[in-house]
Amino acid sequence: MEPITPSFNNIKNVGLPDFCFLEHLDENEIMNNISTRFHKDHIYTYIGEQVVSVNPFSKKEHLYSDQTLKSYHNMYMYEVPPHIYSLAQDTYKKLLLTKENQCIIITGESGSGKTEASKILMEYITKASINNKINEKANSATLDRSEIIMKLIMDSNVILEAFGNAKTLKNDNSSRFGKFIEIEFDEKGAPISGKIQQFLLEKSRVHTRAIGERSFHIFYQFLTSKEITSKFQLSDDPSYYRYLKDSMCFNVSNINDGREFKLVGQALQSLGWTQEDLDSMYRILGAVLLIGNLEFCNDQEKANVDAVNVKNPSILKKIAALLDCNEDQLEKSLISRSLTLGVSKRKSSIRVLLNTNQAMETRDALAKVLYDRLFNTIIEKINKAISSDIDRKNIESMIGILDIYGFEVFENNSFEQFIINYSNEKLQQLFINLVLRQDQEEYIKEGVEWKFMDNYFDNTPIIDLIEGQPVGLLKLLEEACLIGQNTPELLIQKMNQFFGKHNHFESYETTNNLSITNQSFTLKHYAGSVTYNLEQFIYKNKDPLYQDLINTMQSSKNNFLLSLFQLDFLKASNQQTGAKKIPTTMASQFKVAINDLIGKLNSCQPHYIRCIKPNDEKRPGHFDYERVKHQIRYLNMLETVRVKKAGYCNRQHYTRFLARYKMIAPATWPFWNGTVKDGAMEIAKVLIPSPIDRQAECQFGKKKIFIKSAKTLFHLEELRSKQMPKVCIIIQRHWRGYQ
Ligand code: AD9
Ligand code: MG
Repeated sequence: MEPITPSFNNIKNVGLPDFCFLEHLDENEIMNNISTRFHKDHIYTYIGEQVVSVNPFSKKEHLYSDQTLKSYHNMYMYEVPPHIYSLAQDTYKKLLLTKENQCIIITGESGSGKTEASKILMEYITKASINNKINEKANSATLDRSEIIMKLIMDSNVILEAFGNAKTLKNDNSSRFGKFIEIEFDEKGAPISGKIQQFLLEKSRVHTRAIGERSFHIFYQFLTSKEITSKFQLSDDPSYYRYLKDSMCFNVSNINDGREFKLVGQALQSLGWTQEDLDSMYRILGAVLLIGNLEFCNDQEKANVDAVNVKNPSILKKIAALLDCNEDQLEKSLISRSLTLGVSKRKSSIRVLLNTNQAMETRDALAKVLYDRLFNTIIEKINKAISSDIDRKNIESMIGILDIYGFEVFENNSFEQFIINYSNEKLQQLFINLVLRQDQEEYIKEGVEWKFMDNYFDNTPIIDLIEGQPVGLLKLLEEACLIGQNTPELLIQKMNQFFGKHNHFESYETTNNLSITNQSFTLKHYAGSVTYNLEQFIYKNKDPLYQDLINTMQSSKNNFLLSLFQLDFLKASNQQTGAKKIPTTMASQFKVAINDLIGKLNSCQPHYIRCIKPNDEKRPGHFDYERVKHQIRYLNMLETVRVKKAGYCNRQHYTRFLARYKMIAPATWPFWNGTVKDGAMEIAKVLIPSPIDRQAECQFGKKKIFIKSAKTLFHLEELRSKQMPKVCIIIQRHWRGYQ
């Protein structure tokens, strides 16, 4: 295993395990270190208590073996080589020690390894907490419950990835939703409950996506089962379905859809899904695919020449059978729309016939809503299985793990990328607040001498541009949806009027850039510029769902399907009773959700994993210097290390410091009766005899000792290792005395 304090000869070969150990700090040194480590198979590096992870794009089984995992148990981060395990251990330890809520925020662009990191974290937390429970000699009932809860949470990952992940051009297993998983613990540190919150699934993927991408994995997975396809009389050929065929990608080389599907089935069953539930789910998946095959043709007999009928009634019949609803009513809700005229008691309803485009839009809206509701119901059911009403009063604290969709830029960027990149801006801002500011504030709190540093890139202006009040991009978009300035050109005009001169905004009128048309705008995000095509923005933000479709779904005889539309019954009755309105457009709903999340994260002790993507081709072992440099820059990595390094490369609670290093000083070995702070000062005297040098290297805060440079930490470790043989002899003698 890599030692945390390598000898200086070794450093040149393997790189430093902590960027704060770099003697001369600049971007080149950071790049050299990260590149050296990557080529020596060290994918993790610390920045103090953060972990930087570079995606190896190949399986590194030795890194996650049981033996490796065990070697991190009860260790402190600086005692062990950089790993996600050490961060997980640190988080769990802090939870036990402080009883405060902890959160682990995983950031990085699409394909950098966030979702993999979240799974590695969960695996460690499961094993550590169960192990801790065994050591605590818990009664077997709690132990069983803890094991069951953690197994269910791990199982739920398989399900969520099947339904919420897809192959994109950036990542073969890209998360198309954000998730915040909370694991709740009792006072002894046993996991007793859990909760999953999801953020805005990219549901338009059901019907549209770029060439070379796939829809959600589950569609390809369930078509591999001959048993299911024949039971519901579905074609098992993905290319039969227009929704899957259009993007011309069916298989992913490193994904075995059949095998994954078996795991999904097992996971759903372990969550308590009955065969009836599973069948209802397959019916919905099959119906969604067939909905995509519906076509419309002009109806010559109707007075309105634009009016359409369903061209392939046999498909319609199959869909109605799968959804257990009336075929005529289904057709009617796809090709016409009822409009309510007048107010209160004078209301009357008329039926408007749709043209081909409107009917296709309505068809896709039905497919989207079915899939989106199914996804949400799955999460609800997972939550029911992993949450505990009985144990709620015993919940002491929680660990939250955040894994959202990473920053992404495609050739064509639409509303989905805008939302994804906006959420990444919010997390970047949180990082700046919590890490670059909070660290410095800790020095001040501990009474350590400190000169505040603030020369890092702060993305607050971009956030203000997006969500500013009274006017921001979100507000303008909302107005365009509600008030009716509903063309992209009008919206762009408004954006220009307010933000034409903004440093982070560019449009056709403000630049000669040919890639920006009069239907698009560019935002200069913290991670790079992205040009958004506004064409579908207003439609996607409105996300219209027509009442006729809801009525048809609510007339189904399938209870599972009915349950997906239960909320609409509730909304209708809330509207009648005048209950509080929730925001109507997608972006404003998302803004509320992401700000709630940020509030929650702010109230936890944060831990950070910063993921880096070493190349765009997903090539194992390939390190694209420029691509990594770009990420190092926008992640504010140099500034982060600077703050940590100008600060103190290491800080330790006095109690722990004394326990680990007391053999170094005769005054503290083997027993010390004074205060822990005085004990730490005695050790420091042996470490650095000169008072002036000592003062420069060690600061004594209220509860912690702060060590300035890595050299001092290495020296401390060396002194400890020298004393260890003597310590062992003393301990052996001590034990022999008892024999
Ligand atoms: V996105 O924002 O959801 O599009 P992520 O989540 O950042 O993205 P993900 O974890 O899905 O990326 O990683 C992408 C792929 O990289 C995985 O499917 C693995 O094939 C590969 N990967 C990531 N981390 C590791 C690792 N620690 N070891 C081996 C890895 N392979
Ligand atoms: Mg992911």
